[in-house]
Amino acid sequence: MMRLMKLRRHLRGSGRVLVFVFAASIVWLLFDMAALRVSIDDVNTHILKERVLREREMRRVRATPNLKMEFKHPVQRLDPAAIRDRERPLASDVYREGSKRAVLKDKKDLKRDRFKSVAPQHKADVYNHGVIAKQDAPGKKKVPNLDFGVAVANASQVRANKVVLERDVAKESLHAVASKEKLGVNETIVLESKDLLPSKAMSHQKPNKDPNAQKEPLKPTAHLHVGNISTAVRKSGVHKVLSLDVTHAPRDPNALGQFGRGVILPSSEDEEVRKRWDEGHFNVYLSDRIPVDRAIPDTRPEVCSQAVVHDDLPSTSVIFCFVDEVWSTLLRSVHSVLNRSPPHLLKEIILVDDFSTKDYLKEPLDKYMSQFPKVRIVRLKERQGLIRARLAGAAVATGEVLTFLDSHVECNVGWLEPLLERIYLDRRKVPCPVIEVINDKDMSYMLIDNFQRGIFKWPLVFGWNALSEDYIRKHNITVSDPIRCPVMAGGLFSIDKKYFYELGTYDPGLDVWGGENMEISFKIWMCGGEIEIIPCSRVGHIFRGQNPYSFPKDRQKTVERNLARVAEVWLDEYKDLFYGHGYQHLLDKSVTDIGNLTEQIELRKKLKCKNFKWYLENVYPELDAPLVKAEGLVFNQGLRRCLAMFKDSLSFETCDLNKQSQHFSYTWLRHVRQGDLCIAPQQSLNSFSVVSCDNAKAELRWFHKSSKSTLADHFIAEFASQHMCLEAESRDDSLHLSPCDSNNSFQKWQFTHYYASV
Ligand code: UD2
Ligand code: MN
Repeated sequence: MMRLMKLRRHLRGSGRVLVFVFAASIVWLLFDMAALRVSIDDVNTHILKERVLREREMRRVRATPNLKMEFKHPVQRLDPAAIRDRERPLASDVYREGSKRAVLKDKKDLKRDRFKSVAPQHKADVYNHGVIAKQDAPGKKKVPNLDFGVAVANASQVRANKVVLERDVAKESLHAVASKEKLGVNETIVLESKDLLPSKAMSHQKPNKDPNAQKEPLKPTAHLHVGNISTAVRKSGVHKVLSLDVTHAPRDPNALGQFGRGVILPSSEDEEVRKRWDEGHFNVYLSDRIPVDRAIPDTRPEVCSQAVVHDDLPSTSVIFCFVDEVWSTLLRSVHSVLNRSPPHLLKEIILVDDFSTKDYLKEPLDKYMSQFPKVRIVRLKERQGLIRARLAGAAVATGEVLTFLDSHVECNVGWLEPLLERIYLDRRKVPCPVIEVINDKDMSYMLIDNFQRGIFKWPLVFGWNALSEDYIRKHNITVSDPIRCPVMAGGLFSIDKKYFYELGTYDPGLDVWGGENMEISFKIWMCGGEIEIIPCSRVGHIFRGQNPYSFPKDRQKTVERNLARVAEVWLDEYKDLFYGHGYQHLLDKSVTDIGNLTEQIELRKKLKCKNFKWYLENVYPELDAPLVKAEGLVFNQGLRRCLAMFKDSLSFETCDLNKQSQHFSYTWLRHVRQGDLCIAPQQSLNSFSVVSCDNAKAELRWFHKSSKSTLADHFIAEFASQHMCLEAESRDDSLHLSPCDSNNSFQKWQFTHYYASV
């Protein structure tokens, strides 16, 4: 009996153990299942990513026959092959698209570059980063082109996906409303014009490096390599660049546009797309359906994720200026910064509202942003334009570095540290990320070929230009090396805040939009700084065919006026090239008031900036910039003798290159001049006179070699009502004006040298 009791007690004891073991196994099993789910999710995400890339590759292959192979733009479709190519430093494949045409072999090759519209009267086709958009006739309403060409996602898949609500956005909005009071961190600052001027206290400290250091070899200092710290006095450790990306494993991998893939909406939605197009001049309807925190592919060259940067990089204030920006793109821009920037380096995000008219950009934006303590909103009381709006942002920024971004961008993984590293190495460097393309129709994220730099063509038209293979080899440039740029595109760059103020910021007299990228670029280079594109930093941007907001004054006039200010302050004697390329009319001050330039000219003197000739020789030697169109002796075909000037009278002599009296030039403003004297047509007397040159006077101008017309060799009086030409008189060596005659050899003139065929 006793024995039986003992056995039962024993069994009861071990029963407890058994129960414990049983319970533990169940808990273990649950953990296991959870882990399995997580890893399945991971695998699913991964598989989906791969599938997207594979699909893209297949579409690319399918689309290839339709691609015009002679179209050498730098945009690549994202496909595994393309990403692989980028990993090979200097692989010849990198140029498979652009090597033959985009290479800058000589000055004439500039023709092959891509230029963006600043002076629409000069270009019918506008090349925005290689994506061609037709320039619309003024006033013509742009109808979106819904032909997606080589596009993208699988339509049936997309259609199925359409039911997926942007729950994240909706949830976040609700959360935002609820949390505004709780957090109470978001502030709204209202600024007036007087607040926009650069703070006097900060201006004009001397840069801390010898300006002669400009002569440094063109091969950039090894990017992100430790050592070679030209101005760093701080001692700091280094770490591998942080590849932070909160969106790495997106919550909804099937959402539209996820992983940066493009979307084709069913044709039944064309009307909706069309209706909303003008709100942003891109596919606004589609953008609103794509998560505001979508993932995009890491398009950096492979080496970038292994690069090291310093531990104590400066912090930055990111400044977004906007006027009537589309809600979803503004939010996506902000989220991309929040999600992909190391928090300790992101001091704040400043949204400068340039007097937007849309209601959703008022209270709803305040509410939404109140959930992010780092986001501040600055409201301007009147429309200032992007230049003064940026200055308003800079004025309240507290970070050591200012980072300006357009309000329709997506910052890619690891975008920030490489920019800050350059400034850490030398505070006078102004780094820009590679600007990639977010397709305006299908919203796909498209990567850009490497080795592109920002340049300009006359009359100060910005464009992209691929470095030549020779140049890359000669300077041993690898895919991740910074690329020195004669000018920046304008929208995306970082700059040391103090340095920005030392440079006098932007010219605050520039209005609304346009030309400020030229101004800041010339200022940076000529006053001791450098502009670089950093291939390890990549930011997507929606290039639009048209500005989606209104201009307070005429758009064309605003841009022209801005450019004329830049030309007057920075171009020295080369400003004639600017005016001579279609902007002569700006010289008439009674028609165009470009405003007061005294402060800008003073600033240039105070900063002891170099001249434009230095800039051309050292920064942009490839630019064709002859100071005159033609010069030398002026030979008359009929007389077979040359024009000569004595005091202020003209005669003919046997041609003699050694005689200064026979040297004339034909200028960009179409003057025939010797020294300060110009030959001027006198239409009423059918004669000419010799007068003091005056650029503003249109009546001193002659057409010569200006077209392929039969009168190309003639001097045609520009202001005569009928074609009147300068003619040598065979009887008495005199000159007069007579009706143009293409066969009359006494009306045909030839300069010794021609430098331009315009
Ligand atoms: C490019 C630049 C842009 C600027 C411009 C020339 C890039 C990617 N973009 O044109 O930054 O340098 O050339 O000036 O390099 N905005 C205002 N107020 C205005 C007008 C514009 O806040 O009165 C904002 C606008 O909402 C946008 C930014 O300024 O966020 C740039 O304007 P844009 O996107 O129309 O210029 P974009 O990209 O055509
Ligand atoms: Mn833009």
